[in-house]
Amino acid sequence: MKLSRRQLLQGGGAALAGVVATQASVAAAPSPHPLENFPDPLAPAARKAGQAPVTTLNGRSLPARWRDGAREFHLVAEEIEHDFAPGQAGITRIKAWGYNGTTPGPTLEAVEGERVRIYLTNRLPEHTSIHWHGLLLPAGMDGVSGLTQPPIPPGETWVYEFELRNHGTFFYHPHADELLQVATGMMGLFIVHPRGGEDRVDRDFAMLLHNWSVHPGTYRPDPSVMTDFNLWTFNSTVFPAIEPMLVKRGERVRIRIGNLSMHDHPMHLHGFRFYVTGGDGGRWPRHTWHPEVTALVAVGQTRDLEFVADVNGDWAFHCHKAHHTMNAMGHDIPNPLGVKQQDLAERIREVLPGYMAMGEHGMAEHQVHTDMGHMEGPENTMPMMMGEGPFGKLEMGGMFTVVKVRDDLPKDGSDPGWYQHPKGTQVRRVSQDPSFRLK
Ligand SMILES: [Cu+2]
Repeated sequence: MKLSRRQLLQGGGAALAGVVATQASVAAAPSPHPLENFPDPLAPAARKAGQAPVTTLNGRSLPARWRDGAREFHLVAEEIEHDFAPGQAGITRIKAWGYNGTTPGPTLEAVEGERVRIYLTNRLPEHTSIHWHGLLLPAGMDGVSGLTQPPIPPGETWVYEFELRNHGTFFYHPHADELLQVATGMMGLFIVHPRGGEDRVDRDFAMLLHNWSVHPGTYRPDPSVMTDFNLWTFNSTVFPAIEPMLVKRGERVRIRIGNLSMHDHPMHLHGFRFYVTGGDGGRWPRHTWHPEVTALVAVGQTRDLEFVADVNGDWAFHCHKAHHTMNAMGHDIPNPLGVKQQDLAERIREVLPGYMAMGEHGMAEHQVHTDMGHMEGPENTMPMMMGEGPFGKLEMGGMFTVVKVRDDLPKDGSDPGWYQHPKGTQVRRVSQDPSFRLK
């Protein structure tokens, strides 16, 4: 079936109505934007290149069409409703800006050597543009508003078109009112597969790191915050709503990470040594690879981590800055560690409505209290620590998820549940006497 340009745009109108409709129904996986509903006559780029398809955690790749010698995409920049933790209690919902109904926007996948044509329809209340970070292209396609093109006014559709000269993990974002537009969620991954299927992996996961400042009781990210953000996300989602990465034992895995936040993130994987095999400059020469368990992904960088998942288990994958594996924290509260608190928090809340106490004996109390409903936070904020594991509360949030490695995975791609540890392979209690072996 062939759609005319006009039909496509009319589809875009229905699309927007669709987005509004889905906002009413709570928290499923991102529903496809109607612009993505047209039949895709193209083999997905990954298959064409002999590669595994990219799994964008909590996201999806944008279907493309082949027309007039180019792989054609259509992005719609628009205001959306966004939930940082779909399906979780204590959600934080905001008005974000994104593409095709989500933040981040859909992942674009293409093959090195192809020509791409990308329509951008601006349904924002202000002008915008798109910069293609890391792609080698003509200057006039680079998307820097005021420098390489005029800004794209609200209501207009412009088209970018260029050949893909390099492969690797790249991303796209506005280069017009960039501070505000990125702070409110405008970004997406752009993955260019190499020709000929070299360096194939079995699982190819992808995520964009981001930070947000959503003041409790408000519904729009604050773009003026420079360092003290309160939400840390993989693909605009916090733990425990971030999808786990499901892997069969023995498979070769790639995790592609792009950082569009304002902080560097040391990304740490438990259980395996990985090699950093590439960045936004493309694939690295093999002699530069070396084993790591933590890779710093600096602001504005991408990094590809690759490893063979040869040991079963539930393996944590997270940013190693401890504040980044927490959800909204009050950073301006006094430290009450070791202070008898009793009814102190309630009494302080009488004069300071947003007040949330840290624990008297440590912060782990926090998840217990919020789960019991004893520590109701202010409007539109979420508990600092969330997540229930097979052995209790995970006391995590933000940039945290799990790589689940199993001999077998459910055929339908569903979560296999928690790992069952073989007998004799797990830590165990030996005493309940605090003076054990110390007398
Ligand atoms: Cu971090």
